Amino acid sequence: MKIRVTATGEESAVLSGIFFDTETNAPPAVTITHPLEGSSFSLPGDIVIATEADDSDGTICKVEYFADETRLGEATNPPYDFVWTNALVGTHVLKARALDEFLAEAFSESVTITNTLPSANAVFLYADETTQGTWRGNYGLDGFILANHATNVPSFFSLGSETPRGFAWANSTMDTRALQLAESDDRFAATWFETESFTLELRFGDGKNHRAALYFLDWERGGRNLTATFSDAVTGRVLDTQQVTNIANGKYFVWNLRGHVTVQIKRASGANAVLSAIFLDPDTNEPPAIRLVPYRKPIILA
Ligand SMILES: [Ca+2]
Repeated sequence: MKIRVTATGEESAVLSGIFFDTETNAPPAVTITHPLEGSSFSLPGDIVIATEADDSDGTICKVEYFADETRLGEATNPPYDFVWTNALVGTHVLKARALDEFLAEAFSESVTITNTLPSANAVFLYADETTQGTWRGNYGLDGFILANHATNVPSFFSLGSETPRGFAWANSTMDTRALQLAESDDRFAATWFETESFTLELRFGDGKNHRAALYFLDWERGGRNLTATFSDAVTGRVLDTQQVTNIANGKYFVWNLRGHVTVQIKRASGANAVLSAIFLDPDTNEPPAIRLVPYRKPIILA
């Protein structure tokens, strides 16, 4: 530490003595009171983390919250509760850190919780033949995986399987059936492929609904037809099957997905099973509204 004393007037800078005393500030104390150790939560949902924080000789300035060493956020006013809104599946170690007005710190004991996913779901929404390879601004707001080119996925999503073999039909083309590159409007035509079928494992770790668009392209117009089957990755139960046809001009098939699913792409006709890209978008569907209304006694006219 360095102290610089600077003269601001015409006289020279002076300092007549420095005295040292023992630090008397007591650090604060903090305990996580909710959730309890070993608690389990079904996603999606907000997890309230509550603490008791106090400082024997001063005031609490703030309480910070951590999960697995990653800072979630902070609370600056009593009762210093924090709402964890984007929790992911798995086991997490929660910790709180309290600071007093002199920034003396204290860490709470850790609390371990487990978040579980709801049952998997796949609901087919629509097919889109008009957008073709012009996906930027139309698909992939939350993330994308472009076969043989680029991957950019959000933290709530993971691909739990190896992708199949990739193949590039054209590395630079003006053909609108070909997907735009991730960073420019130049286009490329590529695909994953296997002779009969391949399966991808998709996990949405936040338990919320998400829109996923799969882009299929039969670049050589080789009469490729496929089936796409979504299943629950845990139980194997089939959730949805679609016939993937008329893909010579490029076509998106769009589903609403939740939880941990697999999708099998299977050849029905043509050379092989193909898939060019996966796009992730927010679920824009609002749940239906229901409200109770007061009962009105019918008026009976005599
Ligand atoms: Ca203190």
